[in-house]
Amino acid sequence: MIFYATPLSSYSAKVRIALCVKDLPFQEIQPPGGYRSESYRAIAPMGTIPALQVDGQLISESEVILEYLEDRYPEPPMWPQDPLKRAQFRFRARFHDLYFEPLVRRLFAHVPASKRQPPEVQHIRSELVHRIGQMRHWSMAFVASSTQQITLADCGFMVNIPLAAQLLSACGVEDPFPTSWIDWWQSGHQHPAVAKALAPWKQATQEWLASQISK
Ligand SMILES: N[C@@H](CCC(=O)N[C@@H](CS)C(=O)NCC(=O)O)C(=O)O
Repeated sequence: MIFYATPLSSYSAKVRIALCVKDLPFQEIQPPGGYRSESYRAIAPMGTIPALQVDGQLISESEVILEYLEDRYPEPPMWPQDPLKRAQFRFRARFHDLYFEPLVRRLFAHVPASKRQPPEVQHIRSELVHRIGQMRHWSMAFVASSTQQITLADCGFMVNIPLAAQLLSACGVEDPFPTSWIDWWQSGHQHPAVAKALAPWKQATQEWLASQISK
C-alpha cells in the first residue's frame, strides 16, 4: 500500500494511527509537487492528503480509508460488531470531521502574533468547548472501552484535541480544555502504535509552531 501523506497533516496522522494499530506494511510518500499540485492530482484527483493506493487503485478521504482498512484488515477490530453500537461510533467519527476539526483548522491563521485576532481566538475556543460538551453525551470510545482498544472513532480526536490545545496555547489561551480530555488523549498517546503513528506529526507540528509564533 502506498500512503500519500505529509508529517504535518492532521488528517494523515488520523489514518496513520489505524495503519499502525493494525500493524500494516505501507510505504509513506509525500505527494509529488505537494498536495493540490497538478502532478499530485494526476495520482489523486482531489489533490488532498491522505490518500491510499492499493493494487494501483486510489482511495481518498480519511474516513473512507479507515473504513476500507477495517473491512480489509479486521484484526484487531477498531469498530464494534453490533450495528447500533457501530452507528454510534460512526457518529463520533463524523462529528469529528464535520463539527470539531473545522474549528481547529481556523486557529492556524491566528498563530503568527502579527495576524492574531484574540476575540476570534476566544470565540473559536468557546465553540470547541461547546462541541466537547456535546460529545460528552457519547463517552469517548477509548476511555469507555474496558479493553482499552483504539477505535476508528478515536483516530481524529487523538490528533485534533491535542492540536487544538497546542494552537490555543500558542495563541495565548491557558487551560483551554477540561482535564478529563487531556487525560484521555495522553493515555491514548501511550498506546505504542499510536505513539509510533504520531511521532512524525508531533515533531512537524512543534517545528511549524516554532517557525510561525514570532511572525
Ligand atoms: N475531508 C478530507 C480532508 C483532508 C484534508 O483537508 N487534507 C488537507 C491536508 S491536512 C489537504 O489535503 N488540503 C488540500 C485541499 O484541501 O485542497 C479527509 O478526510 O481526507
